[in-house]
Amino acid sequence: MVGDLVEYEMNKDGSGVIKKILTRKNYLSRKAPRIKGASYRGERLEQVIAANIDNVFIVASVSEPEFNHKSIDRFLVACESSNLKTHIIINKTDLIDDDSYNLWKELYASIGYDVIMSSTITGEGIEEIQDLIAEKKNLFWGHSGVGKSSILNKLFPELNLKVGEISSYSQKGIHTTVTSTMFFIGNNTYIVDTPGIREIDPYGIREEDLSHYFIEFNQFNDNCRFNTCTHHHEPGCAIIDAVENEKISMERYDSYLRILDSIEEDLNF
Ligand SMILES: Nc1nc2c(ncn2[C@@H]2O[C@H](COP(=O)(O)OP(=O)(O)OP(=O)(O)O)[C@@H](O)[C@H]2O)c(=O)[nH]1
Ligand SMILES: [Mg+2]
Ligand SMILES: [Zn+2]
Repeated sequence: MVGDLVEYEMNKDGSGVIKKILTRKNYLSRKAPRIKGASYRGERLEQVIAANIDNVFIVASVSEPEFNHKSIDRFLVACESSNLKTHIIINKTDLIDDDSYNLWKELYASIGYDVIMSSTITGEGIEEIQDLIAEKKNLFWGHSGVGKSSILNKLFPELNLKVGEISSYSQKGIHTTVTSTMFFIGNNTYIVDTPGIREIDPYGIREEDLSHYFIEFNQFNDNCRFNTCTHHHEPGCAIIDAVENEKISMERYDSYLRILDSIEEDLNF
């Protein structure tokens, strides 16, 4: 996987053979996508995205493709369940002319995430990203067309990464970047550009653990009446209480319920 440290031997012809993959300090994964038209139901395997990462940047856009906080929450759950340091980039701010997106920035910032509003057209946020990536291994992750490769080109023009056509980015299923690649950009700093993904289902999450990956829920979890509480309908639920008292945002709770639902649907994880 991208980010793996390996031991290898060189052949005489200059090619190499991997002998050993060293223990990963962490890795990011999701459920492998459903195969279109497949007739079987059931197990979806784990798909590893990258290993040994210090920072994940979840990239979304205000528009084209449309902003969707629920998918940010799904990406966050995947990152939190791997215990990764995660930041949020909301790109393409040049496409809107009001500050309505500050509400989202404030929401995620109040939870404790760095949120960077950015634009590769105006250059907003680019320096902020530059400061956060220094001396780290950084992975850029998100749906297709949100501008991951464009942001990396803006930071490091010499990378010259392929960027989607203007006419194609609002269509679903266009994937300009097709493989994950790590680049060394000096000063102990690495970046990984990844292909945009259509669906993000976190892997290996048990119902009873899900709320831990909504990090602002953790201060309330322990006060639920039942220690098996899934915070769905149970009486004496401290999370539902916190939502009613506006200590947890309705939007985040809604995301939580939807992911909980999708865990229940699966036969295996
Ligand atoms: N208006 C505007 N367009 C942008 C911005 N950033 C990127 N774009 C455009 O969005 C389209 C998609 O950009 P990419 O960088 O290819 O997106 P990506 O996230 O790498 O997409 P995949 O490789 O398919 O995952 C391109 O046409 C870019 O020019 C921005 O800040 N503002
Ligand atoms: Mg790309
Ligand atoms: Zn509860």
